[in-house]
Amino acid sequence: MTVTPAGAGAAVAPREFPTNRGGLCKKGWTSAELLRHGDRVTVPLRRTDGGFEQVSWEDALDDIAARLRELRAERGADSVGVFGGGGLTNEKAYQLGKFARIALGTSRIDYNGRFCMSSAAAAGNRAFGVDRGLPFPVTDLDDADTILLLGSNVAATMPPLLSHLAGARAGGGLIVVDPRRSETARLTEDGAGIHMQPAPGTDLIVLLGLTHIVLAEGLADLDYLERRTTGLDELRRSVASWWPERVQSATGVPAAQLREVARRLAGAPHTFIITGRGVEQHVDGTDTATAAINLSLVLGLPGRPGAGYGTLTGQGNGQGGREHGQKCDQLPGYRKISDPEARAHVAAVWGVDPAVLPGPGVPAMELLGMLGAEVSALLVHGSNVVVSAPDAGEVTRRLGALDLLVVCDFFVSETARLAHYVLPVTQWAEEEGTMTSLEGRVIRRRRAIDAPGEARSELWIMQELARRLDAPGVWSTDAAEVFDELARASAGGIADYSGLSHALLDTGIAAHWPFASGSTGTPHLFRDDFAHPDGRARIVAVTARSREAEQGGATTLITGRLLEHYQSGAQTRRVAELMTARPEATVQLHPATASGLGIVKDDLVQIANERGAVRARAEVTSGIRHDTVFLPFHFPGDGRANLLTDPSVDPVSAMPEFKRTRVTVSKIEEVA
Ligand SMILES: Nc1nc2c(c(=O)[nH]1)N[C@H]1C(S)=C(S)[C@@H](COP(=O)(O)OP(=O)(O)OC[C@H]3O[C@@H](n4cnc5c(=O)[nH]c(N)nc54)[C@H](O)[C@@H]3O)O[C@H]1N2
Ligand SMILES: Nc1nc2c(c(=O)[nH]1)N[C@H]1C(S)=C(S)[C@@H](COP(=O)(O)OP(=O)(O)OC[C@H]3O[C@@H](n4cnc5c(=O)[nH]c(N)nc54)[C@H](O)[C@@H]3O)O[C@H]1N2
Ligand SMILES: [Mo]
Repeated sequence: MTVTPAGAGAAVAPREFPTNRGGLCKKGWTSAELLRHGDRVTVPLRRTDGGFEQVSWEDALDDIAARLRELRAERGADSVGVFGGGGLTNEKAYQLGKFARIALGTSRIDYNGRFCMSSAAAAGNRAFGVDRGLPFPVTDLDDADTILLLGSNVAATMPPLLSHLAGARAGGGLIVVDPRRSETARLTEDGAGIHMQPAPGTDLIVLLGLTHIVLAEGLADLDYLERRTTGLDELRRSVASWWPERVQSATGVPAAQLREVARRLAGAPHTFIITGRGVEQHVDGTDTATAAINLSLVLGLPGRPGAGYGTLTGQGNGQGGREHGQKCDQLPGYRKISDPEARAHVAAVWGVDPAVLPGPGVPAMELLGMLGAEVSALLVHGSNVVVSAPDAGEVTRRLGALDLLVVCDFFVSETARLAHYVLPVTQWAEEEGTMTSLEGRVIRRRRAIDAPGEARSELWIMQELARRLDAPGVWSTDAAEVFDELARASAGGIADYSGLSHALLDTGIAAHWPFASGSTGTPHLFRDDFAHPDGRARIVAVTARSREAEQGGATTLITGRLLEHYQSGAQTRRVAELMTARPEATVQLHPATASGLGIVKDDLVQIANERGAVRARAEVTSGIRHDTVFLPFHFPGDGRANLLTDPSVDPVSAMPEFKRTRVTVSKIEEVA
């Protein structure tokens, strides 16, 4: 075994991107620590009765390939599943989609972006014909008069964005919609704006109500609607009955506040509407994002200079990770795998007959639901589903029923702990590649240091497995070559990268896709037209479904993030400074709710429903509604918020209902 000292001399230098203005949030400052962390997996591991043993790459890859061949022969190619991640570089995400389709021959690939961006993506595709988080550079926000921020806690989740909200705040125009007085909602205090605090999951009704007021008070941009959209009549009918007082009784937002917000949004030229996971991670998340888009269209915002609609991307490569084939129905360039032309184009780039490409697979929750049944083997690249998937107890049981679980990671995450093989991979500073920012800008990531021990790039792992599986096609380990192939495969698609290369990106240009060969990129989409064939945006009239029949406890659980932790915590729970600040799960509850249950600060509390029970320390705060409690989802074991969350999904996007779960709260008596 060879062990090279890792991380020597690596420090995290704040990079000069317009999106972060050289700033880095707390977790960023400490991530250099993770590069040389003692927990790094540095050799391939194979499961034994009691734990793991070290194996050679040769043995690990031979054995994995042999078992994959066996399973394929016995149960068909679709018995093997692949689960990707939005943290992968564009090159790795692209190669993973190709690997699934032509090395494994399986349709069953999906990824954690299904839990993240899928509702906003579905709504954007439906309305605009394209899904790019921000269709404008983030610096456009600097000159905003009014920003409506729905279900997004940027002060904790995207601190670099805060400086771009300063202008709107100075003019009193920051409007935050959140059932909690989040760090971001607090930025509206002292005359900087308005905090709207609806009951969880009622944002769709709030948006229907705002649209009703804009239309009823003659504040709509009728000229824009006439020239640039279709569907206004349907929309008028669908919002007609949502007068402010009715919205107030359904959501808890005062009618007068709804009127004031509608007037503010319509009253200034530079208005932006932006959504985050708080409104998207619901069973009606696509319709809620659609209602936000409809409001923006009625106001004439998308495509207007100094105005717009957008959604904030989550993971490091949340945008690029959803463009090049990790989605179950997708081929590179945001193409559809069911489209014969797209299949022919991509098959030619891959050097295969289009007939060998499988059809569409199934989205993440359906895939996880098949483990141990229709799917016998799973390869995981960049997700820790034991902590981050809804109904995590059931997901954990299913992972345990697999014949073969292979997890590529740089730590033994809670998911990796269940694996038959853990394969050590390189981290961000140890590899070449590209990522695509929330504004569709393709950015180079460079290798700064050597990987520790025997950690390898996933491009190498896919090459080695492809060879052992006698896969057709070329399997490069050189990220620049893989990018060139991705660029060719994306040519003519919606997310067209064909004019880009590592060499061009290395010149430092601001490359916003679509960036076809010979173009100079597209910082602003929608100035002249939308991406549908008729050039118009589609207003899709949506309605609020009744949730009366909902079962369960009296309290609503919402979940989300803390500044100090990242996602499933697989990385940040290994940083001492962050663990000192936030060592364990805490539950936020209102003082009235707490006193009714005999709970005071720091008491141990149980939050439970029919799926499971979570233990967390009480954090008593008047910043949350009486009927609502909040848990972060970063913690493992019985601190896992996802033991409680509902696996039901949105019918359009397949996004699970992370943000609204019925629970019962009680005090746990501790014996001294
Ligand atoms: N520190 C930190 N930063 C991160 C991450 C992290 O884990 N930690 N993760 C990254 C990723 S992948 C993502 S996707 C982004 C997510 O970034 P955000 O979208 O900001 O994240 P959340 O905290 O999940 O949710 C935002 C807010 O939604 C509110 N909310 C909950 N339910 C509802 C509801 O029904 N209606 C409304 N209006 N609001 C509701 C919550 O109270 C919360 O304040 O953050 C990214 N940045
Ligand atoms: N209750 C609740 N649950 C949620 C959410 C919520 O708001 N509430 N949010 C959801 C959202 S938006 C998201 S994005 C998901 C995120 O949750 P996960 O999908 O679990 O994401 P991470 O915790 O970032 O896990 C990434 C894992 O991959 C590893 N990793 C990082 N980079 C790479 C790489 O390049 N290659 C490989 N092979 N491994 C890598 C990390 O070490 C880590 O173990 O959680 C979702 N779950
Ligand atoms: Mo996310």
